[in-house]
Amino acid sequence: MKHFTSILQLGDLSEALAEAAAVKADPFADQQLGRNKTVLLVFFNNSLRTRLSTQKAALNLGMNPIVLDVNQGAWKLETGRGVVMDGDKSEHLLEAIPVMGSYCDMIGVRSFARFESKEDDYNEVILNQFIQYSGKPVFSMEAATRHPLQTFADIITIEEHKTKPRPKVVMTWAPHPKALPQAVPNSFIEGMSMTDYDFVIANPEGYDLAPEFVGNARVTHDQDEALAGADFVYAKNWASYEQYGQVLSRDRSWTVTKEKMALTDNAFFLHCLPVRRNMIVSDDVIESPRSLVIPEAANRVVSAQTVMKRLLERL
Ligand code: AN0
Ligand code: CP
Repeated sequence: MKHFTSILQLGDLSEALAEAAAVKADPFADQQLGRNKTVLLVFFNNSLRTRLSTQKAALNLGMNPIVLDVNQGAWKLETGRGVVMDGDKSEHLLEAIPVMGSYCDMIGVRSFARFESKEDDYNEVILNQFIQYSGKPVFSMEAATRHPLQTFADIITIEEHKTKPRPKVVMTWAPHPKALPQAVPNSFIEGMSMTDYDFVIANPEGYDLAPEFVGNARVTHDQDEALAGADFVYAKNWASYEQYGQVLSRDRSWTVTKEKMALTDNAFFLHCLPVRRNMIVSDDVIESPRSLVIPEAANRVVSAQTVMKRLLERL
């Protein structure tokens, strides 16, 4: 694994989960591995969990993390090639990336879908330029189409809490006032394809995800039917893929409430956070003892540490 941009790159999932469990049991075991190594974390978008958990993971590995918020204090970056730079952007990504690469041993990048062009987003134009021009191993901290560090933490959390060998996991769309990327749900589907869970996606019409991600996964437009007998409910909003980047519905009958959870088999509730209460999920569900959102977020350290450990081992 030279770069980490998709959960599929973990290869054998049970091996990756065993490695993650070892990292969690003894977080400081690899302090020497990262000695004198620097990881640069580049954020084009906001973050709480990824920003903190990845730095904590780096420190656990003995590495030095440095963080750049591109939109706060750096020069405004042009990303299009051939543009006459006579506007407000002072620097081009094509210089910025190799410069950043020269200051570190590996780079994490957060670069959300911009919803300006489906093609650019689904071709991961920003992330791929980091891979092409930085000269360093690159890992995604949520790019345009995937959020693999989140998915890995999600699977670790499900594995820690499942009581059946093959739990029913439902990923349900839920309403949100603004357009959100498809990275988290796309990536979760990829992750589920590595398991033998009974996996179902529930979303309203118009919200079917990209066919290349959905693959053979089961999709229903009936949320109640999906929730019946569920062991884990994974809620997430995303903007329409078909009408790219559009918010077609804010239908709060899709909010995950106590009544919805009553349809499940006493399911656990998961969400990657940040979450808008009483849009995505009701207060009582997120506060209930079946809500795993906090342990799920805590597992982001384990996920990032396991991935950066693998990247360090290949340096
Ligand atoms: C982002 C998203 O939905 O992709 C990040 C989630 C980890 N969420 C928001 O922008 C609110
Ligand atoms: N779940 C997640 O990635 O959260 P942040 O956007 O706060 O990093």
